[in-house]
Amino acid sequence: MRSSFLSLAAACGIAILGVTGQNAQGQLLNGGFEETCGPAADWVAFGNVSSINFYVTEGVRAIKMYGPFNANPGYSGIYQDHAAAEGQVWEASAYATNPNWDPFTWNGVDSGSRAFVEISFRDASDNIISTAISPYLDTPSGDFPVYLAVPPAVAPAGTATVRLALLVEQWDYQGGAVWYDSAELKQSGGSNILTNESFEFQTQGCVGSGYAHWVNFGNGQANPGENVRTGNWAAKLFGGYNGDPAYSGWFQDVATEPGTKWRARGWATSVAGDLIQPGNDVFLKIEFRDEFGGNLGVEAISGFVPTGANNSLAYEYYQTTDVVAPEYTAFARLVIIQVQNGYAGGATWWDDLTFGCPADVDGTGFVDTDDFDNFVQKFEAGVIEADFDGTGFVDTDDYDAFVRAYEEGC
Ligand SMILES: [Ca+2]
Ligand SMILES: [Ca+2]
Ligand SMILES: [Ca+2]
Repeated sequence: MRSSFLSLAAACGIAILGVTGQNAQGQLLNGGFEETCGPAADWVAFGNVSSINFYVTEGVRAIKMYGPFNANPGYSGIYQDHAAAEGQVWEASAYATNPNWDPFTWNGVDSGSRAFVEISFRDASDNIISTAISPYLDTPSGDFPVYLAVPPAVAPAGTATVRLALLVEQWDYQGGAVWYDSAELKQSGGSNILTNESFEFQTQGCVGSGYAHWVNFGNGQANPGENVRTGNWAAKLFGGYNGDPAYSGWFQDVATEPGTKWRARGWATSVAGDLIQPGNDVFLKIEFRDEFGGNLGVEAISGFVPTGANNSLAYEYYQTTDVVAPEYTAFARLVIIQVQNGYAGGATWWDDLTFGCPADVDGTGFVDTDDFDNFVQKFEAGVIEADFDGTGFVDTDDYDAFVRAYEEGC
């Protein structure tokens, strides 16, 4: 009953006050960057891997893969992880086609390209404990798929996950491509536990960057396990090097309407080996766009990421000031931006972004008692996310400011 009332009310444009504490104003998606965009949903890819519609053995999509041409030897691959435990017996397979017109040329020692399927057993920190592989596919198979099977392998002590990877190994930058399809990973005697095992489905919301729902411009990367704050992924950002100044960034548009109030929050770090250098202005920014994408000229920004020796080399918290969407707003845009002056080097990594009205501290897109609980918890812990008034420290003024915003519904 309730849901039908809500849809009726929404269809009639009736404001539903009191249901959530406030109307939803739109929600940032994938703020923690854990939804990645590869050639197939549920799979992680690296090197040269793409979705393709021929040499399929099942469905209408397969995976095309060739060497990365960036290292010797170099590897391209696509993989999927599942929970596993010591003593379990695992086996895996896939179909692989190496056509005559794009052949592997393996010299029998260490030159050329070849394809194989690998199982790796990993501990809770993702360290490899042991691996098992299929025979290699290193000569053309015509237009016919070859069945590559990893024989049964026992998970050793300390196993937390099993990874199935479909790989191309490339030496001396030699060419040749493989088409993979119909992957399988199972315990002996069990059934296939892979999802999207035939590579039919793409991750929803992918817009050309490594992360679902995020647009990247200039330079940015999605690298697994690299300088994350939470989970396995953070958004890397570095200078555009295509002008002076050059602009790089990640952004996401959230559909909304005029009069809504916005604040962006998130975490960023730099690292000693790729330290963000003076000359770079890196910060969070809010913009508002009309229905045609035009910038309405109203914005808010956060403090800049400290550069050089002033950077703490640890994740620090950034938040913008609050800003109200002006007339004609159709989208609020959160931008993580780097303005690079004088080709200054260095990178930052961003994680755990939220974007919404200030009292929406958990970033769900609306304000409710969860936000109250969430704030009180952070306030009592004295963590910097409880710095509601943006002074750089947490005191009772923050509590008062939050309660006022909460009671006003935003
Ligand atoms: Ca993350
Ligand atoms: Ca909320
Ligand atoms: Ca404060």
